[in-house]
Amino acid sequence: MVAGAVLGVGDTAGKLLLAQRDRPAAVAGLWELPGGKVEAGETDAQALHRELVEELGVQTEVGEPLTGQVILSAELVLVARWARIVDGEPVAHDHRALRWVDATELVRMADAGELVPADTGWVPELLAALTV
Ligand code: 523
Repeated sequence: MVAGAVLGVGDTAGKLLLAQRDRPAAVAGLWELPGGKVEAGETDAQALHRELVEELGVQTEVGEPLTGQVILSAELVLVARWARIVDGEPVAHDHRALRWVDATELVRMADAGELVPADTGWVPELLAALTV
């Protein structure tokens, strides 16, 4: 699994794109870094680019990985990479909603338990990128 830490540019500079899960019930309503499964023959970066086209309808430039990985299950490991939108406006094709959040709002959401558990370990690194 690969998730995208999509940082805004222009109007959304200083913000991070979060997506609200619609399923499964255990995490529906919680917010995540959008992404999905890496398919056979794909690199993490290629998979993230494809998933962000499918889920958000945007073209992105995928960058470096964030630090660390999360073991989701025996078969699934989650990593995250930085990304920037280079074409298109994000639309929630697979999610309940999308929102751009600044550092203050990200901290509030993390403290309130509004993020999917697997993504919370990246909050310090995300905050560092949002507050430079
Ligand atoms: N996570 C997660 N954080 C995160 C993502 C993108 C996914 O914790 N940022 C977890 C949630 C699910 C598992 O990864 O337990 C699969 O995510 P999903 O459903 O977004 O992956 P898909 O869409 O590739 O899976 P299929 O619906 O099976 O195609």
